[in-house]
Amino acid sequence: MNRIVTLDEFIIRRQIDFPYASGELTSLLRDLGVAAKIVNREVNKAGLVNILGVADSQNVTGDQVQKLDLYANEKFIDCLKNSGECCGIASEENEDFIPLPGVESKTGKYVVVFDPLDGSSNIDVNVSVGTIFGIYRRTSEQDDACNVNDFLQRGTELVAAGYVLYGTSTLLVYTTGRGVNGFTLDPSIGEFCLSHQNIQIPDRGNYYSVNQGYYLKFDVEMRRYIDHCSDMNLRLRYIGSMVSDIHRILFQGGIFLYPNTRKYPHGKLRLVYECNPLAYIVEQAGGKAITCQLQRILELPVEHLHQRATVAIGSPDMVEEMKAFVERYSAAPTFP
Ligand code: AHM
Ligand code: MG
Repeated sequence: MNRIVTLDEFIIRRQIDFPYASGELTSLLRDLGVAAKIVNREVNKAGLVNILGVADSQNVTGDQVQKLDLYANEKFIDCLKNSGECCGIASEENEDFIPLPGVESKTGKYVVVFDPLDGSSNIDVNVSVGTIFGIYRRTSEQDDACNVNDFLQRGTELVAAGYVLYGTSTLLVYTTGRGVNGFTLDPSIGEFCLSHQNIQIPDRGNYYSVNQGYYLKFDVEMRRYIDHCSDMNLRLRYIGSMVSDIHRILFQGGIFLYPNTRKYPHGKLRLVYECNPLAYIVEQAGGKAITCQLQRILELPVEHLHQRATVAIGSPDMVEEMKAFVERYSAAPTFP
């Protein structure tokens, strides 16, 4: 029988890879793993304890907030508060960032950004949802309280990012910039166990993932690319939970698109909480992540916490192909 490697054990082993590492990032990742287990427990029993359904509020970007989103948000905040490694957090569910007091006179070096429960429209119907997180080293002085600039760093500055997929099984996938590894929660022992080592995205795949219901609202170059995917007999898969859709593409190859529409002229997805962490993971696995206007996502300047971006993320050859379509069709001559 293969020896089981738990998430905690793996994180501690990896600490040795970082010269001068003092263990803070290690503890922070472990705290996120604990929060994921607590949220997982609640996601699994949500139907039984009446926390499904829509709470009486909207999040700061105007979407309906589900009760389980609030629960997940609270649990991640609580775990990070107690960690002492993190001096502030920014969550998709909160309008502003939250500075965290030091623990035992220790001030944290890191800030954490997260979307506590992504794909919330899936909650009521028992379809996969996920948590996305990113970790940055603070840029403010360690003795001061954190400030907004700690969170407005480009994705290239991420020191770690990950996601948790609450699906048929629960998986935690993360990177600290040296490859991507995945852990499956074994409910019998309550531990995330290493199940997918050094994940590599295929160069191309058979899937494309986009809300094709908005087809007529996309720009012409994006419509041409989607026509091409359909002509190539690619399979359309769209769960409506970015974590789940990206997870399929990471493992099986393909491309995930969320272009600009009339309703969302800058795209719908949030750069800080969703696009940057997932772009970092996909790039670390050998994939590409650009906007539908062809800038590399991780290099986008971040001007405000809830900034949105368009995305084309996935297998490297397919993202390149989409780029070629955009270049060709957006350069098409206009007739007088
Ligand atoms: P959420 O964070 O409020 O759940 O919204 C983000 C989700 C993504 O997970 C998903 O890709 C997208 O919104 C789906 O949007 P749409 O219903 O417009 O296709
Ligand atoms: Mg989200």
